[in-house]
Amino acid sequence: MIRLSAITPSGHVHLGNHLGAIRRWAAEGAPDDLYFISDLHGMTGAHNPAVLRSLAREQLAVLIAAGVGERTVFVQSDLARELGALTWILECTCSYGEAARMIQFKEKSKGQAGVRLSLLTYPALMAADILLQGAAQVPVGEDQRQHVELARVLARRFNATYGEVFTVPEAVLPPAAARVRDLSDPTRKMSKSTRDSVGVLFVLDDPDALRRKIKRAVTDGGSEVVYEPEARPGLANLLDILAGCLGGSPAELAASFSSYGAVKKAVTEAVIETLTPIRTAAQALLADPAELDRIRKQGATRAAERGEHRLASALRLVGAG
Ligand code: AQP
Repeated sequence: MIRLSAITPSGHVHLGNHLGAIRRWAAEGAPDDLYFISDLHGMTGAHNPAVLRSLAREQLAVLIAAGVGERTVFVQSDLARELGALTWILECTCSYGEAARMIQFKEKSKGQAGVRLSLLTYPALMAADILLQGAAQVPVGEDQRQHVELARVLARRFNATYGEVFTVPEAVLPPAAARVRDLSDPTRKMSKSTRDSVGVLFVLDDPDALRRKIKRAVTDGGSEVVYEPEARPGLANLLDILAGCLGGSPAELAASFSSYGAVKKAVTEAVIETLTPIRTAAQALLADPAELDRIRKQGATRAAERGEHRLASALRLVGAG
């Protein structure tokens, strides 16, 4: 059974991406699982081509450095031709109303001038990502659930209208992991695309930068160290990060500290210890473009081969070619 997950190169990979997703991909990845860098999805709003290209490469290096199996990883745009063709078939299987109903589209397009058409149609690309690979399970958070439901509807509709080609996918909830919050504004989650990066711990930050950011992290009034996410979100976030890096429960960890300063010191050490091996390995890969290209090409070939027969059948059944 194939499970498919992705990360979008909308910014540099951060500790939240690592603790919330990448680490699990590395630890649990079954040989059939697939992980991809969804760079085509990074184009639904204004984007800088050179930055997108470099971020996609960086994310590939980070995933491999973090231990995600190189045989399971690929970059989405390496399959642009296959995905482009399948997206079109799926757009021809989807109604305008179904696409316009997507909550993400409504939220992201609200009040925006010059909304790209791709913001409306990207769920069809996402459906193509899933259906091309024959993925049975798609671990997604609440915000992407509706898109997987659409992929399910489109797979069923296509199969019933033209002939059985696609596995009907299912959205599954990934195992719960604490949401890492922005260090300078713990009411927000840590995000790749946050403009001001002082509160974002990037996987490729060097130890000095990590130290500086954690030192400046907002903590809340009071001096007692207790885990109270509602009343003290800043401190709770630091304890969540510590628990994410070391294991254990944040509430229990809180009891072992008598000052905020001691918490920050422990978080700094734990984050540096967690991220340093990944940063070092990712930098080595980025410094060896031939090796990174080899991994990338291998992933692309495997992913394209896996989907080839489905695309060919779908094209034939819709009467194209
Ligand atoms: N702060 C977070 N804490 C825990 N997990 C997180 N993830 C993202 N932020 C946190 C998980 O990382 C995976 C890849 O993320 P994505 O590329 O699908 O985009 P996202 O969820 O929208 O992540 P970002 O970093 O916040 O990017 P932007 O700024 O573009 O929105 C997912 O599994 C996600 O849950």
